[in-house]
Amino acid sequence: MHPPGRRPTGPAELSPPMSTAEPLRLPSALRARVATARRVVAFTGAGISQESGLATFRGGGESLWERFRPEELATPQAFHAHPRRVWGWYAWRHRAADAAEPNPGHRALARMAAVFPFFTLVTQNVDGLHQRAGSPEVLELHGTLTRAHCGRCGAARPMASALAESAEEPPPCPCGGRFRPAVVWFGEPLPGGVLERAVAESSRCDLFLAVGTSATVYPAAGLIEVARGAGAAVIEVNPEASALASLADLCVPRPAGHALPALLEAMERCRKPAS
Ligand code: BJW
Ligand code: ZN
Repeated sequence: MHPPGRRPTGPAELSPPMSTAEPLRLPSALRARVATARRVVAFTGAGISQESGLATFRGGGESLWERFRPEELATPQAFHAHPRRVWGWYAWRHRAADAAEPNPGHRALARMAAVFPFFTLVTQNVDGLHQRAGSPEVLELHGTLTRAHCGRCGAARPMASALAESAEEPPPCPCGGRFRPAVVWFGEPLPGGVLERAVAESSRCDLFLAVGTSATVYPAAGLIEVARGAGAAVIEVNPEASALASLADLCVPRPAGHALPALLEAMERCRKPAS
């Protein structure tokens, strides 16, 4: 997007204040990129589900780390030391995700899949809301809250059945191990093949959207760097600048539930054949 030596150090442009009714005007260079883009990657984080009532991990307001630090809950060591506390936290999160509904941001991304020849949705979220919004395929980098597996033998079952057996402590597996949520904790590798596919798509996409992520957890956040390094145009959607906002060509400083439907409309306008 930017000739060598002319790349800005910060976002190229900031969108003007925007309400739901107000269309989003993309800068002309970005309109040209959107018009011809074949491969698009959308990368989402906890912020996209904030308007569905699910707390984010970090940042202002009600965050999931307010009472405990990450290493006190989302690590294998924490599960080993405090199985009831960690299981109870996931039981609460499972109930919250189950009760939540996809919001206009999730639905806009589901519809965006039809706008481009190749569209890949990569999420760090474990809440299943993209799938429930109708996204055809979702690469879940950090696993899912909908399943549990045995930490010893790997036997899998729905999280709902594990919780029905015991919501207070992780239920035992016949092998002598115990069930845990099928999510990725700090220090654990990401699910086999999923990160590789996400890296491959990010390294050959024309356009990369980073939505509702603080871009602080690796290797997931590195996808933004991969895409930018390979020459993709990057759009960030986040009311607060993420740690990698300086890599974006455009930052849309609005909640995803407002910004993504407007972005979808703007993209559809760019893709319409000139009459
Ligand atoms: C809105 C909004 C609205 C609000 N609209 N936006 C390099 C340096 C240092 C350390 C590391 C490194 N590389 C790897 C590491 C270690 C570690 C790491 O990254 N640590 C960092 C903290 C520095 N990474 C790992 O351990 C990873 N594994 C690994 O590296 O394995 C290596 C290995 C290989 C081989 C063998 C063994 C090991 C695993 C990371 C797992 C992360 N897990 C969690 C928990 C998942 C389960 C669960 O949900 O409980 O994943 S942590 C948590 O953070 C969760 C999230 O997916 C992840 C990212 O958070 P996200 O989505 O960005 O959310 P927030 O809350 O941070 O941000 C929300 C944003 O939304 C904010 O910016 C708001 O402004 C915005 N927002 N409302 C739009 N309405
Ligand atoms: Zn087992």
